[in-house]
Amino acid sequence: MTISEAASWLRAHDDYLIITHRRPDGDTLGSAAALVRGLRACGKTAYIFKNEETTSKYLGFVSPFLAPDGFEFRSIVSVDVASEGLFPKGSEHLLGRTDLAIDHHPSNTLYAALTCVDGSKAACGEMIYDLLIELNGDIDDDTAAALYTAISTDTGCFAFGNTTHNTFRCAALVTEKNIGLPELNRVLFRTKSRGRLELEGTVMAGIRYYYGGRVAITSITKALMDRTGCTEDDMDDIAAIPGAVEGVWCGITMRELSSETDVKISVRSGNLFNSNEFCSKFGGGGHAMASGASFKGITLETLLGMLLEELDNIFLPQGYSR
Ligand SMILES: [Mn+2]
Repeated sequence: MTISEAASWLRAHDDYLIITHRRPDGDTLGSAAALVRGLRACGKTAYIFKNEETTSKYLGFVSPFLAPDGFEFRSIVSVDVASEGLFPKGSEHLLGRTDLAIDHHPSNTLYAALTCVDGSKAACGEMIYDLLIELNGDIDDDTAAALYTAISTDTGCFAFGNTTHNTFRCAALVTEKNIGLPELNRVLFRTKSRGRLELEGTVMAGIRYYYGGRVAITSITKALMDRTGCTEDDMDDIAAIPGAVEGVWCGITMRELSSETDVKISVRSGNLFNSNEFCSKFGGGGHAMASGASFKGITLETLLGMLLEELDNIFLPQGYSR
């Protein structure tokens, strides 16, 4: 359904429970906070279903709106949630009951009775902005701050390849409001945990170059994760590091997961290397500029050997030696 149809549907119903996705990011939480605010602004009752994995960075946006025990909802709306497999912990009783899914993932599995999906949008927050303007004609400052958080975090502060003119249009309109932009940007983009900084340092120091500097490979061990106290929440965009070096066509981050033989790679590249084609050789995939693959039962050392053998096929014929 379209944004206008979603707005009409929201106007016609009430007592909303909003669902965010597992390992919630700025987009799902910012979108949920903005939607609750917008629904309340037009006289509706709305709360957010508690997501235990919410990190401190985003907690302030959603904590005023968490559903109290025994809240008798009548309508369930999910935001930025591509499938029911991504529903948060403790939501088992809500499966199969979503009335409306608002999402920007083309892979949305259509689990809701009604779906408003637009894969051309970089962030779900862009859709929520249009929806709230349709619903109320305007947004308040705090809603604008939540939407800025959604839009800016899902685009890596307007730097990822998904950023479009519409992203900037929405960003321009929400920053007309008083959202405390310098402080918000400082918290969202210019602040790191000590663990993350130590992890970055080790990842950078561990980069090895191959094929005349066209390939950069680094690794993250489980021991490093344990030592720095980093969790998945600290891993955002860490794989961008080796690929960000000048002259590198392909940056690979190898990582140990639950054990030393449960490993994965994340590959990042520019136009001159196809990450998706490379990862598909190992049963993985993704996008041309960002892909990954998983491996079981091998160590990082063995994995490195396998990767270099495959890279030989690409780079040796081009005159680069390992
Ligand atoms: Mn998103």
